[in-house]
Amino acid sequence: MANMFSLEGKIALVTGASYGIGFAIAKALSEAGAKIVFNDLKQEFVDKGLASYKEAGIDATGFVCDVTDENAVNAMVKKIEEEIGIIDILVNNAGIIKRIPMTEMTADEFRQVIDVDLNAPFICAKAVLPSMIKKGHGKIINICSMMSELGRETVSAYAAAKGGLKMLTKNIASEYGEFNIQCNGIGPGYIATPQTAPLRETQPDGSRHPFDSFIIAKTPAARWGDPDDLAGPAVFLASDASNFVNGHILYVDGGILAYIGKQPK
Ligand code: NAP
Ligand code: GCO
Repeated sequence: MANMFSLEGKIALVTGASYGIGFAIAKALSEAGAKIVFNDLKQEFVDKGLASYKEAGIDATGFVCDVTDENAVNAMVKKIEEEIGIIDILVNNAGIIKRIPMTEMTADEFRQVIDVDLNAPFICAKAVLPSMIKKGHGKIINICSMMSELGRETVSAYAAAKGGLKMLTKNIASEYGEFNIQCNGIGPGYIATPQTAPLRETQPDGSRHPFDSFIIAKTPAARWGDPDDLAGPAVFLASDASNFVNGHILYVDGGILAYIGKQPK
């Protein structure tokens, strides 16, 4: 049974994985045996990421690459294939959010979120699929969100992107399942990372951020998720243990989607 979860001999590309959820997922894949390759927008962050991987005992390879730039992504994948090997596992993790009411959001701001959170996973998946097809297997894991299912104020672009990413996941699964390629999503709940730091800031009077209290009340686990809560689900979807799981979005949310929310006392 343990072998089903082994990633020995596999090469995993995790996008935007200098820190946060991407780093936690890459660390988990490495601990299961995978060789880790990651990218980030700036050399500074790639270097910081390499130092963090080294501190965790992981010999990762980092690239500066903007995932919205198709030429840059294709060049990065080509270099990985030439210097390291065919990518067996792609984790489309890189993402941004802009929390702006629609009436105040510019079309350009909307497009920027769609570009990183939806267009880029398409670009990255398109770049790795041909070699996966030739090799006769592959795993693509798209990092979706609660907002693949639910909306909330100020995140229209993000929800539209993550909803689209859910359907892109199902479509890749549909189109490439016959080549023994599985494409699934992970839908994290509310995870404590830099992306959600503004929602958890302690208030000037020392009280919890209202959104922090809101999420605690909406989560049966009554806590924010930790990036490491995604480790097991990521290894499962990256390994042979999930070879007949395809087009599925695995929500790792502490139960938010199942729960109406804590009733007032
Ligand atoms: P984060 O802390 O903001 O990290 C995002 C990473 O993506 C950063 O390393 C960032 O690089 C990189 N990135 C952004 N745009 C990029 C681009 N164009 N090209 C390459 N890299 C880029 O976010 P996170 O909380 O770890 O979230 C990671 C993923 O999980 C995202 O897709 C997010 O939507 C999703 N997610 C997060 C949560 C949560 O509660 N945190 C829940 C559900 C889903 P820079 O540092 O250079 O900007
Ligand atoms: C927000 C949060 C969420 C999380 C995540 C939840 O502003 O609502 O940032 O969007 O990032 O996507 O699953």
